[in-house]
Amino acid sequence: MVLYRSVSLLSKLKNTRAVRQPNLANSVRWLQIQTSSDLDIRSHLKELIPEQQERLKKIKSEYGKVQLGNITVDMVLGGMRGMTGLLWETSLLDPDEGIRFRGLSIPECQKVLPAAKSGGEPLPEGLLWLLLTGKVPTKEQVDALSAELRSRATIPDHVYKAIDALPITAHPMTQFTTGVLALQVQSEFSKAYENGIHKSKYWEPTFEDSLSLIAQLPAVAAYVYRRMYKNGEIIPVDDSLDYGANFAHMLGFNSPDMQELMRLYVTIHSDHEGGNVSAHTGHLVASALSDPYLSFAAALNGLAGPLHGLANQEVLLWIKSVVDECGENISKDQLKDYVWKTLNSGKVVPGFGHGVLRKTDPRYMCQREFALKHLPDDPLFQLVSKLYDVVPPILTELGKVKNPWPNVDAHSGVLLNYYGLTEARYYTVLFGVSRAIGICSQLIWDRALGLPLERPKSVTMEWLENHCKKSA
Ligand code: NMX
Ligand code: MLT
Repeated sequence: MVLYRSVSLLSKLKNTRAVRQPNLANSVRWLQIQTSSDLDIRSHLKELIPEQQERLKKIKSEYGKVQLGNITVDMVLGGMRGMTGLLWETSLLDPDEGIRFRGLSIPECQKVLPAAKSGGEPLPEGLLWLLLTGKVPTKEQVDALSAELRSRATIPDHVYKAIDALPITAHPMTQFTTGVLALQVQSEFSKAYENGIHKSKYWEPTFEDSLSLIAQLPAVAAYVYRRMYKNGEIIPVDDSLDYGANFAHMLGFNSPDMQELMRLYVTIHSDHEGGNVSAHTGHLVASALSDPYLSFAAALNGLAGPLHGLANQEVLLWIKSVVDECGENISKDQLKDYVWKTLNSGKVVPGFGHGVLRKTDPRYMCQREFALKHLPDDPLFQLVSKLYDVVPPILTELGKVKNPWPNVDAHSGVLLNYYGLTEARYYTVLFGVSRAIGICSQLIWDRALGLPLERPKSVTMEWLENHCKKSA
């Protein structure tokens, strides 16, 4: 099934060849790798777009009336869970297996995407190429994209001034989003729209804005970090470094392991299909033809909520509160009591549960593998491992939690904390930098495919009562 889906999705793409990867022994995959050696990603998109437009047209004309499911009252009242209602090309989430980026699971991405060093973590630029084109790039193509991003990374001075206008105590996400909104004045899309650009060309300035935004985000994010926690001593971009390593460098971390962690972190947080709060918000706002800066700033505001991206902050703060109260060598029984205390005080256990996933998040697992390799004896990692044993049975016992297993946020904080990035309130900003890669890649395709204004129908309770009485 997986094999079929991957082949059917990707075999439509031109200029590619299907190759069986001999090193994927236990997870046979057919991959589309670049056969064109062109280093400029725009030319690949120019070639792909007409054929994907045709594909969408065909789906509309041949299958437009096919039903995808029934909408129930529970779905309307239950946050639209289980309701298929969005087109999102860059990734797809399976409840049991987790995320696939253009058909590739996280372990597969770790095997086939170019890395900074042999056997190392994927370079996020490679993932950006994959999400945009559906093809695995060569190392040369990734290096060219890296260089292009570096060439766009300069931040106009007014962005720093906008951030500086906020109190230093403002939440890092507020400062970061302010920076993103301040970047909006450079939007090529907005200017082109004002000048009457033809709709068939929308994707081009959207692409320009998206690449600039992705390129500039690490510097804006690092500015917020250094302003808040390092006396405002700013570290400039290093032209010899890739995207993930440069981000770590601008934050003030230069160890090879922290560079690897940042590459992995940015890669795995990038995209989680279209229905999550940040992606959905970005997509909704963009559907009004708001430019990528406006759309992504909106997405960040959703990410800043504690049930979504802010959960990574909440997890580390919660873990630290456990340590403060019970010490690092807490027993499993003490930990159980602490979890119950949290639940009984009307709070959630952060880092556990999910709106779609029904098994342990593969993003959790790859971070666990990173920890087992690089920091097996870290006391906080060991505490996270104990939580993996203790929390799921308790959430199951509650009887209402649909997924008792850990999600991506249950693990990220202890890794960052180990390498010295200890300021938990900052963590969601890191998630935000990464999430731009997925949201902007899809946004370029939204424009290329001419997706319409998003405007679902809402109803009142009275409407529901009347409708249900009539149909009973
Ligand atoms: N701790 C306590 N209660 C929970 C948890 C949890 N970790 N997860 C779900 N529940 C409760 C939930 O609050 C709801 O209770 P009630 O009916 O009283 O309102 C009930 O279980 C059913 O919820 P579900 O259908 O299982 O979950 P839903 O899809 O509504 O929400 C989350 C998904 C992720 C919002 C929820 O699991 C949660 O609050 N988890 C903790 C916060 C978190 O880790 N969020 C990060 C998600 C990943 N991300 O990065 O965005
Ligand atoms: C995400 O990465 O966006 C979260 O896991 C939440 C989701 O998918 O709903």
